[in-house]
Amino acid sequence: MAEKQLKVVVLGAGMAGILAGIKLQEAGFTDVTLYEKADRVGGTWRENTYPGLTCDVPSHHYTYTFERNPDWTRHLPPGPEVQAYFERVSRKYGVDKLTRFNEEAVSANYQDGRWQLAFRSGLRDSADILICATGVLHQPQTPDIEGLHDFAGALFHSARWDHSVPLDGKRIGVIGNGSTGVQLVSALAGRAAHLEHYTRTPQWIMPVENGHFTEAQRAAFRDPQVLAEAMDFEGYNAAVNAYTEAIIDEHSEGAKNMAAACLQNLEQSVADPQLREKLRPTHRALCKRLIFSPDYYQAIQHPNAALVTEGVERIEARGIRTADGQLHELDIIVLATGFRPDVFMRPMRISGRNGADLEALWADHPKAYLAITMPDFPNLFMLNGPNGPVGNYSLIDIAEHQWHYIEQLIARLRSGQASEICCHAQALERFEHERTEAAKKTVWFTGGCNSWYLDSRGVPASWPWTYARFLEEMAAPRWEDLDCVAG
Ligand code: N01
Repeated sequence: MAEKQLKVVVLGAGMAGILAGIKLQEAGFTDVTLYEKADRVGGTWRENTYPGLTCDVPSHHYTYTFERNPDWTRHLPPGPEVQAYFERVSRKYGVDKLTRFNEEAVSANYQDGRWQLAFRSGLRDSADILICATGVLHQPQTPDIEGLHDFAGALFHSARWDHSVPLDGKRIGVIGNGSTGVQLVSALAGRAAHLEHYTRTPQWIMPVENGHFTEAQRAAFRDPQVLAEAMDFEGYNAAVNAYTEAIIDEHSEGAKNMAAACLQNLEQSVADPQLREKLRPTHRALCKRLIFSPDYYQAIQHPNAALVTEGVERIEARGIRTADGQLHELDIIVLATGFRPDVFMRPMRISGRNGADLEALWADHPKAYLAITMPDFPNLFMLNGPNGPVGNYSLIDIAEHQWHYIEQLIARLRSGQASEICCHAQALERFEHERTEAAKKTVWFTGGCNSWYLDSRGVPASWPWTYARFLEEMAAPRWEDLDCVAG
């Protein structure tokens, strides 16, 4: 049977969209367009430009498997280098040429076997296959703090950094101690005249080395063999597995070891007993995303830094009023308060066949079979969709495996064996039931904390099984779970 000429549209030119662009070209698709709402590729790495931005996946593991990068300067990749990497890869593989920038999709409707797309600019397009690579954490969460607009100084979210505001010698308040807030405090201590870190929930902080690669090392890494040896796949995979095990079984050896390493870090790094107690976590380790930091404890003990745990009562023109009545005068307030994790492609409106509507399907919480497909949304596939592996995984690795699954579906569409593919409603229902039950056994649920992993029902919205199970699921579709309309 001759291959069908199918048109593919990819929404989003971040890490996952670039991957789709590369893989589709490799597979010989000639009609591929990426649409990107911003003016550059890069997704989260384009949006986040805060001082200290670093990825906590080891540098050489934070790349596509087919495009390693010998040039990382640090053991953990600095944000600007990650952005530069994606820009370079996108140019190298011609993905930038397939991308229409400054085009935000507002709706996608499945009509007569095709996706009809509308964009904010008024542009319209259509596609046989729609790939949503719109990212996970991209809508900043603005906290519900009274007086947010009364502040007379500069106030912005960590993902909307205002680079026109000078930092040196200023009085800066950082609200939030997730990965972002911790990295920010480490970067700003010593630069600010006074730095205050406003936290509600002490974090588990794992010490990590973040050394520099020498020029000689970087030159040596050009040899793939040398790089592969340095990457120590065995050690890395063991660490990833231990982390996953610890999430699934909070009594596992790995969980105990990680908690012990974090506590030792606290005991050894923080001299003042009062400060140490304020920094001591009260929930179980790994309930929130573990923080990897080489220098936060040092930063918070800097003579110009202070930890404020009294609670933010409100923001006033001159600064932050804490629950004990004290006014903390500030020049700059940074909201490191995280993201809305349940947005995905939205606010885009998506309607499938038989009257299916994304808002209705996701009324409770976002869901998708294996994080990739949804019933009655044929030929729409997601990369890093709802409830897929997030945790401390490299999302690049996850997206590559998801692509491997998706390309098997696409191959059937292309060969004409099927004209429409999505999961059966019962398959999604069964998957959601099993996932929810398993998620309730994870430390994200039992660990006694609140976190962005929890959906509106309080159920962890992530992959609650092993990494091995994920690989197994992605290796080959269970066709019986998929609704394939004959071509
Ligand atoms: O956000 P978060 P993030 N008043 O949601 C606090 C990835 N990432 O941007 O814990 C006061 O984790 C909130 O307090 P509490 C990574 O996946 C990766 O830091 O709810 N405080 C919390 O401290 C990460 O997990 C890297 O008590 C308020 C913070 O804000 C994810 O992005 C680097 C508040 C939010 O923490 C999100 O991290 C950076 C309020 N009203 C980010 N509302 C890597 O290194 C919220 N908070 C790869």
